Amino acid sequence: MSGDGLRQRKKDAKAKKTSGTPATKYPEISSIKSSILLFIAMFTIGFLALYPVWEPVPPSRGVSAVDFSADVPKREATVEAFKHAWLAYERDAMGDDEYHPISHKGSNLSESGGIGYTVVDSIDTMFMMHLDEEAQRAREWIATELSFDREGKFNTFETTIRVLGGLLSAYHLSGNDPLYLEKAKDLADRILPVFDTPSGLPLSMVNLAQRKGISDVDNRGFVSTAEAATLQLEFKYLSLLTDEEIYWEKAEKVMEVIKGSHLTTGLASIFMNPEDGRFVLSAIRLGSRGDSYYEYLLKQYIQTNLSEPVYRVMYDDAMNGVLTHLVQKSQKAGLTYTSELIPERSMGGEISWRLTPKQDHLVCFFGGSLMLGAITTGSATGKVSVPPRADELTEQGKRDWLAGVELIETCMRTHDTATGLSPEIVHFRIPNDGIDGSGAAQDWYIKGARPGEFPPYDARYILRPETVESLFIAFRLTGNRLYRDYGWAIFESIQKYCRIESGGYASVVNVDEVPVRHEDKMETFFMSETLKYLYLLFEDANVLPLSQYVFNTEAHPFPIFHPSIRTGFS
Ligand code: DMJ
Repeated sequence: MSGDGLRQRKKDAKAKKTSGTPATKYPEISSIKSSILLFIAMFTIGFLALYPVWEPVPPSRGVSAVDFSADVPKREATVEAFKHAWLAYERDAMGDDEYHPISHKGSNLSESGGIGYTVVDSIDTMFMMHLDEEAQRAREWIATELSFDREGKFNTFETTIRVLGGLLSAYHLSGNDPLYLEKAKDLADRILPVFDTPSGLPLSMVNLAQRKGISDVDNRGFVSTAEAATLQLEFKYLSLLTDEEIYWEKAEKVMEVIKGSHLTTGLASIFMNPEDGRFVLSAIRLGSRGDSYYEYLLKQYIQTNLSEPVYRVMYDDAMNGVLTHLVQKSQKAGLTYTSELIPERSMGGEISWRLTPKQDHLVCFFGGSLMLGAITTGSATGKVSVPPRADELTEQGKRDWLAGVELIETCMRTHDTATGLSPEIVHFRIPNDGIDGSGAAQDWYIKGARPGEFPPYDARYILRPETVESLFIAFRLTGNRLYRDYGWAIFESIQKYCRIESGGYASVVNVDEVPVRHEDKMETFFMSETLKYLYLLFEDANVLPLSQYVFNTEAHPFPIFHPSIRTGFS
């Protein structure tokens, strides 16, 4: 395939660009500049005390000799688990978007029929696990049944990361089976109209049959930052494969808009306005609606083999903001965690930011991401050792590595529950938080959980992958067996509490309650991400090495490439 088209497009984009693109700052954000500055000062002082010592691995656990070969029995146990999930789905709901393993039923995202949400999301895991017969049947369904000519409101981001991402990695891992690329292109062409907004930020929903973007009325037409900024790996890889520039341009434009309106702290509020491309005054967090914005800054830099420095700048900036303003230490055990910043308006209209010690399980991707970033933008020497030595990393690299290691430890501590599973959301103790009783003794608690009452939303485990995703990355970057041990403990808990005897796996409604109560749903990311990352954690590290692959946010691996082009904006 040729990169010439892309190269020319980049030149054109540069020519079109007027110098000094005006900063598009959200007015309310600039009006609180002084609070932010005060905030920066306060947290910079606090931060200096956070990361004084270089310990490339958790110090109390030690490092075994680096051994990257497969742990075959454990790896095969994850394959057995995948088959238990897939075969039940295939038996009860083949082709349906979602699976309900207790009622043995499937359901679709729209009444007009499924879009391969589960089948497409799962097929690359089958390739990796060498489940050839299952993969062949999935392919057959895609060839004969899969249609994107579906009426309804489909989420732009979810459809892109799960279905477009799944098709693209299936294309690569199948040795370029044209079926997957053909389907990917059909889907992407139906999604493209979402970018036709005044700013270029995509609308949140799409009607695939009508090829029409739809505003998210529930959120006043605003688009979440993570969703807008987590389409880029997929559209850029498709652009490379098809040599069609439109996919690249649309995805890259979003990044240009975000860069143009970014906040002085390097942080990003969770909502943006697709009309004017500006941030809307809203929470700042690493959790829902914020998470993969930060993930894709780094991964876009990695995807094009470190050839687009603009993403390095944006990522480094963002990490300075996150490490300065959001990362905190818990009171008792000194656990590293991330807080959220919630904007509050006083009666007089003044804005201030309240630091809230709430961490979604979604944030647990961030430990591994920080470690990957540390050896990428934080490398002082180019290639680094496994694990990296202090002298191979810049000051920022060391800071991010240590924070990543510590954050993974914290995420593991949130698995200290009756089931060994981590809740959807935890809160950390802060002075004068009014917490007493059972939650008071430890650093974190599940808000609103009371014995004898129906558990709050925060208490559930919905088969999410983020902790094992970080464990996979941490193992690859350190060779420390501890991370395999952690992953195995989580896998055993999933086996014990989420596995449904008749087939499939289900969410649990309260991680702190045994025997568990199930919710009748197996999320597609269980087969796409959770079991895949567990499999790869125990697989030989030569398989899908991080030096050659970048995983999209749904764990679909794409090869890293060097397009020999410059970024169209800076
Ligand atoms: C996945 O669909 C993706 O990882 C996404 O970025 C957010 N989280 C879910 C799984 O938890």
